Amino acid sequence: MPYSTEFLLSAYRTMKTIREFEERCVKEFEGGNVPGFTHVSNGQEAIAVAACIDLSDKDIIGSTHRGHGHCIAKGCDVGGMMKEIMGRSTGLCKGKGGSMHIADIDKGMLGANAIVGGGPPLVNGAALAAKTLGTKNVALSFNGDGSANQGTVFEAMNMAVVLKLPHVFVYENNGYAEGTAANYAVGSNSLTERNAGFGMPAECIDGLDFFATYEALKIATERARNGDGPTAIEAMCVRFDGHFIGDPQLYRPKDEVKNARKNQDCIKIFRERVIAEGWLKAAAMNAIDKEVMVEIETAVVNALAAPHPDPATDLMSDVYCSY
Ligand SMILES: Cc1ncc(C[n+]2csc(CCOP(=O)(O)OP(=O)(O)O)c2C)c(N)n1
Ligand SMILES: [Mg+2]
Repeated sequence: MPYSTEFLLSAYRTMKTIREFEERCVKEFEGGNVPGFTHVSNGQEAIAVAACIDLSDKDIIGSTHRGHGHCIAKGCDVGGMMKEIMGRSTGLCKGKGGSMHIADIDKGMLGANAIVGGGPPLVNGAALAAKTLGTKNVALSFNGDGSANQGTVFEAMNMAVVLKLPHVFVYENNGYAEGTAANYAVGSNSLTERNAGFGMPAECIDGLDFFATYEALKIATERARNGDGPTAIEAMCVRFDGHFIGDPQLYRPKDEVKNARKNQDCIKIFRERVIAEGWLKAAAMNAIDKEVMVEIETAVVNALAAPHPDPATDLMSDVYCSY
């Protein structure tokens, strides 16, 4: 067996936790319990988990506006995240960040980011710090197909190559940036060919396949850790939901989402593979399903009971950060 049982169960648990967390976010948003604009990553779980499963708390990730899955995969506390998303003072960022600004530096989670393309320059900073201090830590940025067209991302990729930074660029190509299709907006029609043009190893893999994604990222991460510079991995995937919760998705062909949920579900694909290979039993995964449901229910109950920030004392604190 090429993977340990512990590894496989951990990968499954984290993917399932992200899925249930996101499904519940949709429900709670629709119930009026989540303020602001919220983007969920249903369908993209395998990439987040494959990218983060081998990283330590000292390795840094930078996320996007669709960052809940990245946070969970990096080890952020699910209860603290639910409170944050509901704007409660005991949330991971004291309820002041919300869905699009969750960060947890102790876990190496530099932050979700509402600025499309805002992550990679920051992650370059973390990578440069790791290189300068000789820590052997790596930095990894998550990017969308849309953010791949931003100048900030181009500049960050060039700088990462020039300075040979330990930065792994992960592109989650879910085919859309808001309502604009990637096959319209990506000029070369291939992110990977364009990424290679920056002078770094670039590969396109099936992001629905946890194992293919894991193996590609393992090589990329080792390359970064060994001082051999950046890599770009484009992981093809599917967004099960709209751009934001409540998006009517009129720009998507009829039945695209229904078919994706049925035939392109990375968690189902993982389950089928590990059962077919004889690596895990269905019962072990079903038991995890039950535990995850309890964990998410508890997170919601606790978040709903948690206090909101007090305007009298909390409004003006944390506005500037002292280092
Ligand atoms: C600099 C900037 N431009 C535009 C937006 C509005 N915006 C938010 S998400 C998004 C699309 C991003 O698409 P992609 O990078 O593919 O990520 P996905 O939503 O598919 O995960 C846009 C244009 C923004 N937040 N920041
Ligand atoms: Mg996209």
